[in-house]
Order: sequence, then structure tokens, then C-alpha cells
Amino acid sequence: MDYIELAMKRAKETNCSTDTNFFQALKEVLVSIRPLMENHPEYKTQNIIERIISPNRAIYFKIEWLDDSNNIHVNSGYRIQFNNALDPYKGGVRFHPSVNPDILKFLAFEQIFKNAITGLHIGGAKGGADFDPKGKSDKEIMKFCQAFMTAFYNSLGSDIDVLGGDIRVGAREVGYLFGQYKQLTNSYNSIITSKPLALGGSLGRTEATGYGLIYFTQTLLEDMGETLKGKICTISGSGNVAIHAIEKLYDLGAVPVTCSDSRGAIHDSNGIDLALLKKIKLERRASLEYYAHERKSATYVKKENYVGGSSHVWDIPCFAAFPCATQNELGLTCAKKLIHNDVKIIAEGANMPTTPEAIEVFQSHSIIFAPAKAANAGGVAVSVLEMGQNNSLKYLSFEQVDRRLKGIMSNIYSNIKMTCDTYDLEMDLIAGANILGFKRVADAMIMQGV
Ligand code: NDP
Ligand code: 2IT
Repeated sequence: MDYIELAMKRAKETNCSTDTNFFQALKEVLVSIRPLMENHPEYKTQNIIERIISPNRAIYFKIEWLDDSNNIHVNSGYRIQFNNALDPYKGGVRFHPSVNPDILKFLAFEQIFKNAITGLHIGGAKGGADFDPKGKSDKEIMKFCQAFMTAFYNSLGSDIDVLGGDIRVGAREVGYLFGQYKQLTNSYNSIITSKPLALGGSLGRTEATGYGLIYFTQTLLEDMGETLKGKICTISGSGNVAIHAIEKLYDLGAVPVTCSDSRGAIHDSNGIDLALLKKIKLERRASLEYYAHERKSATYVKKENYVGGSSHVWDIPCFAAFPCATQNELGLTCAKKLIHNDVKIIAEGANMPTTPEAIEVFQSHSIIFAPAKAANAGGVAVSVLEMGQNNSLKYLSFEQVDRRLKGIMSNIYSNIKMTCDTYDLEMDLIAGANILGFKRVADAMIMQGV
């Protein structure tokens, strides 16, 4: 058995056999670090792989909360503090019915390497609950957030573990979570980022993941003598990441023509009307169906009518595709359609949105592929700027944050490219990112001893 098979065997012994998302993320990292392992025999003698693939600590907790009719509900909450060699644990919180230990382990594992790639000092973690915020009143959201924080606040600390946003956890939820932490501890301690500005949030954090994704893509394209100007782009999702990716695409002269949500997809041949999209998704928190009611140039396809089960977004010919909704949303059928339509680049805004089979077919057709742990790292990077501002009490302007974000994304690209050159990987940015992130964490683990 080689080291990958051994590590996968070990992972299967220590996790549930149903942890398919976690095994998928694990395999991708392990397969691509082979050249690094060959160059660094100390990683084998120090047993780094076995040590890195097990979470340091996984906290599972019960959340009890009261709805508006005084019915008591119970949800499951989790925080996976995966690795803190680069200290402190850092990563988002997700509220979605699909949340389970498998999803959070994959997200926390990915977060370790993403955070390392930023070059900032943060370890990897992820948390969340199987709570569905859809259809809940504002008061119910507040009650749930308070109960979530009450259940595990004593595991947090600005130099221990710092939470952040993710699916269905934005400024509103972060505000309630932070408020409850302050009530419980009587302390102002930067234990969460993506805070509303009035509670110490950073200008530019809301935009950071989407803008960072496009800055990364722009840097990559410039390196290849290309630009986004005038190019048709397709985007999935219509949340925080998708909306701000669309906004930055317009800034750079590109033409974003699609978006989607959990119920269906929009194709707007005139380009997505950003103001209308924000009104529907951010203000009204409604279905995208209403977008098509208000825009003649748009067509709406319901999820149940997607051809071959793959999102309608990927049926649309484009130069660049940006999956920005959720894990494994872009499968083999979509990938083949995109290739048939002559796509040039895929850049992941969501975490692990592309299935291994789809990645394989993109790579075999030499399509440039920018993996999530590099391309969407702008969000967590600006979270660290938020932590720095809270600690120093010196606040940055939007322009200062945006400039720093652009610099960070450009450095991430250069460092990955350099890693690709060192290991003769050509433009395999997946392997380049995994090697770069893994090496930083492994070296820190060795330096701090067992
Ligand atoms: P939001 O909750 O703001 O938006 C999520 C979007 O994806 C919504 O449009 C939602 O549709 C759609 N969606 C969610 N689940 C599904 C599903 N199962 N099928 C189809 N569509 C779905 O989350 P974000 O924009 O913050 O997050 C999107 C992705 O980006 C996630 O993978 C997240 O982990 C990742 N990410 C987020 C960062 C951040 O800073 N927020 C940072 C880095 C990565 P609907 O409106 O119907 O619910
Ligand atoms: O996946 C991610 O990087 C995030 N959801 C952002 C995490 C954070 O701590 O800002």
C-alpha cells in the first residue's frame, strides 16, 4: 500500500463510512502532494499525513430554541477545530438543513490549506447547524443564533477559535451571535468576523470573497495575456459570493449573464441586473423567479426542469464559469456541456463545487481551473484584516481593504504559480495550491514538536 492508500484506510477507520464529502476533499489533497512527499522524507518520518487528516477537536452540541408560537425545537450544532499549527482556528459557520459532520469536516479540512495559502497566521476550522433559516421570522433567527452561541461559547477566543460567515450566515446572524457572546462573557473579544460595521466589522468584508475571486481570475488571465473585458461569464448562486463576483465582473467590463438559487436558474442575455438581483435576494430574501417577472430579457428555468439534472446555468455558452453556490454542484454532465461550448476557465467561488469527475475532464481538455482554496480565499483573508482592526482599534477605509485584498489574491496566484514551476506542474493550480498549503502547515507542525 502506498501512503495515499494507507491514509485513506486510516481515515475510513476513524470516520464514518458515509463521510463522502470529507473523503473526496482528502483524496484530492493527498493525490496532489505526491511530489512534495518525495522531496520531503521528514514528512514521512514525522507521520505528518496521519496527523494532519484527523481533526484536533470536534465539538458536537445540542441547540434548543423557541419559535414565535413558543414551540421548542432541537437542532444539532458542530464546530470542527481541525488544525491550529498556524493558530488560531479560523473558519465560517453554516446554517443549512444539509449540515452534518461530514460536510463540516470537509469544509474544515479545506479551510486549513486555504488559510495557509493566504500566508496569514490562521488555522483551519468550520462550524454550523442543521437549522433551516428559510421561512423563519427575524426573532426566530435571533433566538436560534443566541441558543447556538450559548451552547459552545466557552470554546471560543480571539486567540483560540474565531468564527465567520458562510451559507445563510451573514451580518444579521453574525450580529446576533456576537451579541449573545458579549452577554454571556461580559467581554468584547474578537471571536467572530463578518460583523456588521456598527459592531466592529470591516469595510469590504461583505464584498471580499466575490471580489477576491474575480481579482484572482484577473491576475491569472493577465499572466496568460488575456482579460475579462467584454467576456460572457456564467455564475451560479445568488448569495454573498455570487452577487459580489457579478459586481466585480461588471467593474472589469465583463458580461455576467446567469445566476441561480436552490430553486432555479436565471439566464439574462442583456447581463444580470445587479440592482434587481440585490433587491430580490438581499432585501426580500425571495426566489429568483421574481427576477424573471421583472426583466423581459431573462428566462427562468425551475430546478425540476434542468436538462440531465445539471444546472441550466452551465448550458449557457461562456468564456469563464464561476460556480458560487455549494459543494458538488458542477458535475460531469455540466463539465462536458461547458467544454462543448468552448469555456476557457473555471474559477471556484463556492467550496468544492466541482466533482472529481468534472475536474478530470476539464484537466484532460486543458481548461484552466482555479480551485476554491485559492480563488475564494479573499473572504477569510479580509476576516483576518477585521481581526487586526479589532485588536489595534485602527480601522481601514474601504479602499485600503480593497487594495490589500487585491494584493493578497495576486500573491496567492504568484505563489501557486511558483510552486507549479518548482514541481513541473505546468498550470495544474489544484496541485500547486495543495502543495503550497500543505507545506506551510506541515513545516509549522514539525517546528512546534509533537
Ligand atoms: P449564501 O447563503 O449567501 O448564498 C448561497 C447561494 O447558494 C444561494 O443563492 C443559495 O440559494 C444557493 N444554494 C445553497 N445551497 C444550495 C443547494 N443545495 N443547491 C442549489 N443552490 C444552493 O452563501 P455564500 O454566498 O456566502 O456561500 C456560497 C458558497 O461560497 C459556499 O460554498 C460557501 O462555503 C462559499 N464561501 C463563502 C465565503 C463567504 O465569505 N461568505 C467565503 C468562501 C467561500 P437560496 O437563496 O435558494 O438558498
Ligand atoms: O469558506 C470560507 O472561507 C468562509 N466561509 C469564510 C470564513 C471566514 O472565517 O471568514
